[in-house]
Amino acid sequence: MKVLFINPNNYLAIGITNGIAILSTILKQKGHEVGLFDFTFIKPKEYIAPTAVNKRYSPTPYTLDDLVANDPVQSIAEAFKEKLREFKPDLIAVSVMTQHFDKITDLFREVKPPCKVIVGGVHATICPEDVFANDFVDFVCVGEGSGLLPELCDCLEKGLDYSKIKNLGFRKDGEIHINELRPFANLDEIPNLDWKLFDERHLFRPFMGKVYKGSFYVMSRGCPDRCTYCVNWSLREVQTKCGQYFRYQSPSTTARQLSFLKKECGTTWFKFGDDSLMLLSESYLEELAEHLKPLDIHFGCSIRPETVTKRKIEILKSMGCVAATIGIESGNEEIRKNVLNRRMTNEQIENAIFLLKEGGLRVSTFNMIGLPGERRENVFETIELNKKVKADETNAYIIYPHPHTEISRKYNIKFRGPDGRVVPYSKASSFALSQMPPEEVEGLLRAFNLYFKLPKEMWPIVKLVEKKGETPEQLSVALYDYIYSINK
Ligand code: B12
Ligand code: SF4
Repeated sequence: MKVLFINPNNYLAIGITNGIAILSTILKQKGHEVGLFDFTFIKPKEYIAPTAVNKRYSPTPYTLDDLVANDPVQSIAEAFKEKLREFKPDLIAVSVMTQHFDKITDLFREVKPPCKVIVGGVHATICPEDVFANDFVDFVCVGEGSGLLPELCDCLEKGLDYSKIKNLGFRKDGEIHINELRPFANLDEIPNLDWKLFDERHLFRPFMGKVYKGSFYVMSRGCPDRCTYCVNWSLREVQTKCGQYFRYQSPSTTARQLSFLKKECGTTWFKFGDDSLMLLSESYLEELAEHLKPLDIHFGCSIRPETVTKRKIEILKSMGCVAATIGIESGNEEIRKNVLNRRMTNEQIENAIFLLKEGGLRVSTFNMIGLPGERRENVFETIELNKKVKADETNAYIIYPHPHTEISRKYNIKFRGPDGRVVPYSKASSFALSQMPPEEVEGLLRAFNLYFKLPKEMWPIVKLVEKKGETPEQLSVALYDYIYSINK
């Protein structure tokens, strides 16, 4: 079978989609031919390369924009037609997150798929009915695809009955059937990842002024926690009968996979996508360190504040950890606990970041604004907490209630707007969950990092950046220039 994967990503939103990378190896091992149609490097005509270097980060010898400077402008539909002519797939296999699914419906409206289509990934798992609402979809994969996809290819190739394949959703006599799910795959039996299927520019990895090669790696699946805004909530619900929801690989498997990627693709900088490496026991981390030390790699990872200990930091550092991200989400303990179901105290966050920084790691934080019930002063509590802990970098987002999360259920939120399209992240303020008007939330998002970086005496100037328009934007650039000049 010739299987064409589609990665309907945003332009230049780099990072290997490991779901596809795993499935590609599995199919190749079974003798199938695999291709990839990836939106990430299809330059849209409306793309304007940023004129000023993003002053938030240390400048690097070259940027991602340099790497795409000579790419031709293309329409996705034309590029897809070209791919179909050249590859002639027998099956199209789409991997989607919720935000990206409309890109597929738009494309397939313009270019009719010439063969059967299967859709998998997070969105297909939590919203199969939304995916099946489109005639072009023949099959849906609910949950893991590593067992399903080779079985489906086998059946399609030999004309056999596919109606009993576990995890498969399909149409029969106008009705949709979703089969029962199989147990979770053994993470130690997952084959090496096919990163070579992807454009090498996905591996562009700037860090502290240098450019490395690397991307995301996930050694665990699931999460033991239940934050109200997180999709893990719904993923767990769908897969309750599949086994232990939070599961992880043995250290030797992680080392084997990373060693393979280093040899195969020259990657030396990895970002662990797992929610918290420090959830794992000291003895597990020690074993992992023994396996990773010989690889001589650098990596960044996400860390839960409650799990940080001095000893764990030492172990992580010994195996190459240089950066950590911590989810603060809200500086207000009540909101964090009662709205988000994150039970750590501000003191735990402060201690954790202090220890991480003392241990020599670069710490960036994740923060959300526009939270249910949130007021302007609460956003400033979040900014103040970031200041207090002296985070090296902050990332702030407006909360987006993904389908079937606890928050979206509680507030009865529809992820498709009145026009029938998925509400984009850029319109997240329109869910209007906080006590502030949406424009104020958007303004605070624009100014969040400047409030964090600049002293309070300058906040009246920063407030001007909250307004929309060309002048506030120019002011924002000037303020970043100023920050850069004093930190040089
Ligand atoms: C690593 C990661 C990233 C990485 C890499 C993303 C990527 N494209 O893989 C980065 C940091 C880039 C990233 C970014 C984002 N992410 Co992210 N990410 C993850 C994370 C932690 C792990 C994903 C992963 O690699 N899992 C391991 C692989 C092997 O599993 P998998 O992808 O599920 O694939 C399996 C099955 O789904 C299935 N499958 C997948 N595709 C297909 C296709 C077919 C045809 C078939 C048959 C089966 C199949 O088979 C695979 C093997 O079993 C997940 C958390 C999670 N629980 O999934 C969030 C998650 C997927 N991310 C999420 C979000 C929201 C984002 C962002 C939009 C965040 C933001 N605001 O910017 C961005 C968007 C990125 C973009 N490209 O535009 C949400 C998605 C929610 C949703 N409803 O869509 C998740 C679920 C996080 C969460 N808990 O809320 N992310
Ligand atoms: S937000 Fe992080 S800690 Fe909370 S449930 Fe999701 S993955 Fe787990």
